[in-house]
Amino acid sequence: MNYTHFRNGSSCPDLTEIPPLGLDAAALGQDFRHYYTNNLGRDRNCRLSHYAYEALALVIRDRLMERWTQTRYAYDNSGCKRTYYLSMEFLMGRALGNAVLNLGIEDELTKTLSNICLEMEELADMEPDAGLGNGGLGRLAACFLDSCATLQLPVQGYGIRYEYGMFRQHIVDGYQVEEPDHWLGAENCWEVKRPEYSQRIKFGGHSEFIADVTGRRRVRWVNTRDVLAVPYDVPIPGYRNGTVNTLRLWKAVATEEFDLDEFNSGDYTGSVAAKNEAEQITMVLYPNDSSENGKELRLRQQYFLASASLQDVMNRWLITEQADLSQFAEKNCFQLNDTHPSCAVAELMRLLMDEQSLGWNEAWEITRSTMAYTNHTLLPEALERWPVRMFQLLLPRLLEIIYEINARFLKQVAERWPGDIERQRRMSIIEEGPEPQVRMAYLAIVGSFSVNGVAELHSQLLQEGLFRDFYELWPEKFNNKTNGVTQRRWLAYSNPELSRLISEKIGHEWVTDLGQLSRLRSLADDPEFQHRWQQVKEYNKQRLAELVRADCGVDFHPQALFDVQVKRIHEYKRQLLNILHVIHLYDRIKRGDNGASVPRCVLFGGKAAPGYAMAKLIIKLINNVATLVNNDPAIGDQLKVAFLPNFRVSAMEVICSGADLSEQISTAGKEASGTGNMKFMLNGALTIGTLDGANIEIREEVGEENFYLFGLTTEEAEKQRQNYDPQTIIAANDDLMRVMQLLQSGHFNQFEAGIFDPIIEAIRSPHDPWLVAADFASYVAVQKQVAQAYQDQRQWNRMSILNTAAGGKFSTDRTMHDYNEQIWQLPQVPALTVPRDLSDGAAD
Ligand code: 26W
Repeated sequence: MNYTHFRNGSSCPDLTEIPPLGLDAAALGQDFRHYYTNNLGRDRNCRLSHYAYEALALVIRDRLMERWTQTRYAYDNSGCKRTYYLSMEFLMGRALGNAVLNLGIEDELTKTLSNICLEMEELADMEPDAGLGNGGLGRLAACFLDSCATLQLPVQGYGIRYEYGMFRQHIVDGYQVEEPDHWLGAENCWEVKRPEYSQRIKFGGHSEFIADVTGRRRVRWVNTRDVLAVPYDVPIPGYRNGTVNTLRLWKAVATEEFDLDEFNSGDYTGSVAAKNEAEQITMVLYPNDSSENGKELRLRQQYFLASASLQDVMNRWLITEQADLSQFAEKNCFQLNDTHPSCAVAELMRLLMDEQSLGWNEAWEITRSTMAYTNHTLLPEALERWPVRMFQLLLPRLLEIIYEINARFLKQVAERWPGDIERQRRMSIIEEGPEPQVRMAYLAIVGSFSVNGVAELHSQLLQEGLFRDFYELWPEKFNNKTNGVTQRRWLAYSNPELSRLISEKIGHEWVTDLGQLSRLRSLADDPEFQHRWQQVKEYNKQRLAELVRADCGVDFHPQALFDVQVKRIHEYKRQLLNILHVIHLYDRIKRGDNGASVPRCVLFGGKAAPGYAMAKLIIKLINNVATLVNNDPAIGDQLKVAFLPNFRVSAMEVICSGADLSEQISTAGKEASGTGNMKFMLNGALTIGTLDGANIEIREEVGEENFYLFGLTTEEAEKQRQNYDPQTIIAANDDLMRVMQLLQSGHFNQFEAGIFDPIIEAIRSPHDPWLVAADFASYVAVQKQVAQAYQDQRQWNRMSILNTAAGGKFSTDRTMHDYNEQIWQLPQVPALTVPRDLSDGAAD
C-alpha cells in the first residue's frame, strides 16, 4: 500500500462534509435500486434474495457510515478518556436487523420493501451469523458494545477477524459432526479494511541489551519473525442517538519480507509455507470454552491481539499528544475479557520501556493503572496456563518482563507475610514443577487495578476461593459487575410482537431504560392483558415450532409446555440431568402414571467442544432418547424431545421468545453468571434453576414464588462431595432407579451396545463432581410443580408477566453504567451532529 497523502491545506474542503442521507421510504428505495443495479450489476432476470440482501445491506451501511464519521470526530474533538475492550471473542450474530432497529427506520423500510415486493425477514435471513465466539463470554462482549454505543460511551472493541468462526454443527445418526464456518466466503459489507493502521507483531528472536545515548540500559527484541496485523473496522450503532462506535478486528498477513525471501533464497515452497504460517494466526476460532490445551497457535493469537491493539492505541496517542505519555494512564483503560488478552500486561510494559524509553517504575505505574481484568469462570481447567518453555520460544522478551514483574511482586508478598514461603509459592505468577507454567490469571491480577466477577455469587467465590490470597493482599481491587443482555437485540428486535404489546401499555422508554418494565407489574392480574400476553407467546411458540419442524423434523404443538435448555454442552451445565428427567417422564407415561402431568416439548441445543468426548456422548443420548420418545405412539403428544442443530445467535432470537420454561440447572458454584437465563426471563419464560450464578439475582428480583428453585446450594454441594454415594441415592429413589435401569438395559441404544456406559458410570461415580444423582429428586419434584402450575394458564401468564417485569436489572445498559462508574470513569460524548431525521420516535 502506498501511503502518500493528498494535499489538504486549510482552504481545502472537508471531503466528509456531505448532506445526510434520507431515512424515508423514497430515499431508501432509490438507494436500493442504485446498489442493486449500478453497484451489484444485477438485472430483472436475477431473483436471488442474496443480492437483494446485499443491496439492502449497502443502503443501511451508508446510513451508518455518516454517523460513524461524526462519532469519531466527536471523540477526537473532546479529547476524552477512552476504554478498549480486549476480547478474543465477539459473538455478534447478524448486523442488518439490529442496524435497522437502532436507526429507527423499520417502518419506512417495510414500506420500501413492500413497494418492490420484498420482505425484511426473508432478506435478513440471508445474512450469515458472525460467529466469532464460543458462547457466553463472546456474546456478552457483543451486548456490551451495543450498550456502550447506546450510552454514548467512548469504548472501542478490539478482537480477531477469524476467517473461520465457530464451527457449524450437524447431527448425523445422533452424533455431532463439525463443519468449518467459512463465514467470510461471501462479501461482508459490515467491515471496512483500514490497512493504513496496520501494525507489526514480533515473534521469536531474542533480546539484545544495549546502552542508549544517555548510557541507560535498553533492550531490543531482535531477529524476530514478524507478522502484520491489518485492521478491519465494524460499525456498532447506538440506539437512535447518532452514535456509531467501532469494533476493530485484526487479520494476520505476512510481511513483505516473505515475498522478498522468496525471490532471494529461491526456496519457493519454503517461503510460501512461511507465509502460510503467518496468516494461520487468524484463520480459526478455537472452539473450546473450558479446557485450554496449551496449543501454541492459541498463544500466538492472544499475543497478536494484545500487541496489535496496544500498538494501535499507543500510536494514536503519540501522534495526538506529541509523544507525551504523562496523561496516558488518565486517558486510557484496557478491559481484559478474561485472561485471553492478558499478555497485554507485559506487552504494555515492553512498549513503554523498550520503545518509549520509560524506566520500570514509570512504566509499571502506567500499566497497573490502565489494566482491568474480568474473570468469567471458576472451573480450574479453564484457567489459562502457558508452558514457560513455549513462552520462551515465542515471546522471549515478554517472558523476561513477566519474570521481573513476578520477582517484584513476590518481594511485596514477602514483605506482607514474612517467611511465608508456601504463600509465595502459591501466589507466584510462575508455577514451578517439571513443566513450569505462566499463570495468566495471576499476571492479570497483579497487573490490573480492578478485578471483577460477573455475578454476586461468582465474585464472592473468587474472593473466598480461587483468588483468596490476592483478595487478602488487595481487597480494594476486587469488585462485582453482574452481567446483562441488551434489550435491543433480545427483546425489541427478536420479539417484535411482545415489544409492541409492552410499548402499547407502558410506552417505549424501556428500550433504553429497562427498569421501566416494572410498570408491567400492575397489569399482571389484568385478565385482558394476560390474554394478549398469552396470544403473543402462542404466536412465538408457533414460530419456534416451525424452526424445530424444519431443522429437526419434530412436531411441537404450541399448546404444550415448551421446556428449553440451550447453551454450550458441558457436564457442569447438566444437560444430563434434564434428559434423565425426560426419561423419567417417558417411563411414567409408559406406565400409565401421568395424572398431574401436562404435554411437554423439551428442546435442547448447543455445541460440544470437538475434543470433549463426554459432552458429545450426551448429545448422542439426547438424540437417541428423542428418536424413541417421538416415535412411540403410546407417548403421542404427551412428550416431544428435540435437539436443535447448530445453536447460534440467530437461532436464540427465535428460541427465547418462544420458551415457557428456561432450564438453568448447573451444579451450584459452577456457572459464573449465565446470560441465556436473562434472555429467557426478559421474554417471559419462567426459570427452573439452581442457586448458581445470576439465577440467584434473577430470583431475588422476581420473587421466590415466581421462580422454580431446586438443588443443593454451593456449600451443600461442597459438603456432599466429601462423602458422595450416588449408589445409595439411586437405590433409595424408585424413579431414578427405573431411569438407570432403562439406561442400563440398552433401551436407548438397541443396536449400539454399550455406547452410553461412560454416562452410566459417571452418574454412579462417587467422584462425579456435578452431583447429578444428588439433585435428581428435587429436580423431578420441582418439575412436577411446574407441570401443575402450567395447567392454570392464568396463573402461569401472571408469573410470566412478572418475570418480564422484573428483568430491568439485567440490561447491559446497567452493567455498562456500573463498569463506567466504578472502573472506567468515561464521560458520555454525544455524536457531533445528529442527522435531522433521527430523533427518537421517528419510527413511530
Ligand atoms: C479454553 C479457553 C477458554 C476458557 C474459558 C475459553 C473460553 C472461556 C470462557 C471463560 C467461557 C465462558 O464463556 N464463560 C461464560 O462467561 C459468561 C459471561 O460472563 C458467563 O455468563 C458464563 O456463566 C460463563 O460460563
